[in-house]
Amino acid sequence: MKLNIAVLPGDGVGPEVTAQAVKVLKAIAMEFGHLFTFNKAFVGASAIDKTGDPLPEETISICQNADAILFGAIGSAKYDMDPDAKVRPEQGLLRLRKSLDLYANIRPVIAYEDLLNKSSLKVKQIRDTNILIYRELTGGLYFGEKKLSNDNASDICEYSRFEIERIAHLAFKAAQTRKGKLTLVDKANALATSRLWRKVVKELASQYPNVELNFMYIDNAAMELIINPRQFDVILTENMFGDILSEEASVIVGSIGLLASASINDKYAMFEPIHGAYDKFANKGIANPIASILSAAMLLDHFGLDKEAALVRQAVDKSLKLHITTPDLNTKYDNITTTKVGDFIEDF
Ligand code: GGG
Repeated sequence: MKLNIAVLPGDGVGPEVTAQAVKVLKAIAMEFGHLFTFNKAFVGASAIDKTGDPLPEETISICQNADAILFGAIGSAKYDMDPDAKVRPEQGLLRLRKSLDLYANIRPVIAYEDLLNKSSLKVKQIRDTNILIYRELTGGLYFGEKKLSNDNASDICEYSRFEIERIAHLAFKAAQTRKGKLTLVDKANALATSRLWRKVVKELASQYPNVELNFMYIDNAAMELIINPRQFDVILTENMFGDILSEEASVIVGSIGLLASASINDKYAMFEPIHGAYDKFANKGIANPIASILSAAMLLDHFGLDKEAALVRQAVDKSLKLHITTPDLNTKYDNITTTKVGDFIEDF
């Protein structure tokens, strides 16, 4: 198979972890006789430094002409410390999602048997956790009109029926191929947008009679996710709740450096670790590349390259079993760098 992959390493640890994912994809292409080409582009703080724009036109064009996008991470402490900054690295990612209409963000949360004791939760609570989070990615608070003055600020949260329906269908279909359970997480006791989510998702449920639909408020879901994560199969939720819940879910798995994601629609597909840039950890060789490598596995899945994706996941499993892991997970060796993890998985 021929695939043209846009590579947007971004900021902080993004370039290091993305380099490992590219390395693994190159090894897969070699092993299975595929032709993967990689086209690099700037985004985030590194793009601002180069062009003044967190998402230059050239980057959008490279992405539009690619079969898939492999994204690293964006953000920079420099901008976090300046609430008045008009241009921010994160705008690069948000605008990219919006301009390609990447509305469905899929985040698997799987507790690895070999890492159960790395979680701060009890082993018996988390063993066999396997959740798929469907996070709506192009609406809600992150995209509503924003106002900020010295004494007042507002963010509008808006959702339309169409935006809810299209991701809800995907989440119902995913539940059909799994344990058949879908949980809508919202705040319908307080938010009008959440009441619309409930109404629309309830209406769609009749089309999926084999899926058990239930509802949970976000505050309760945040607690239940920690106390009893195994009760969840597919979680469907709006943009900000999904952002927060999936980061919380990394506590179950043992490190945020393990959680991968796909952001898709019918035309475009982007794959990225859920973690951000963490620039204070950059260039130290300590960033965990597994989330990025597992995002590459999701890319392979997306194109039906099942054997290839399975091989990548097998290599990841083996690296975890043998403690070939970065310091966020490792207690056994203290000299395993980002590159060493990538090398092990590449050579598997
Ligand atoms: N790889 C994900 C990343 O860079 N995240 C930083 C960020 O700005 N996240 C906000 C979001 O995912 O909505």
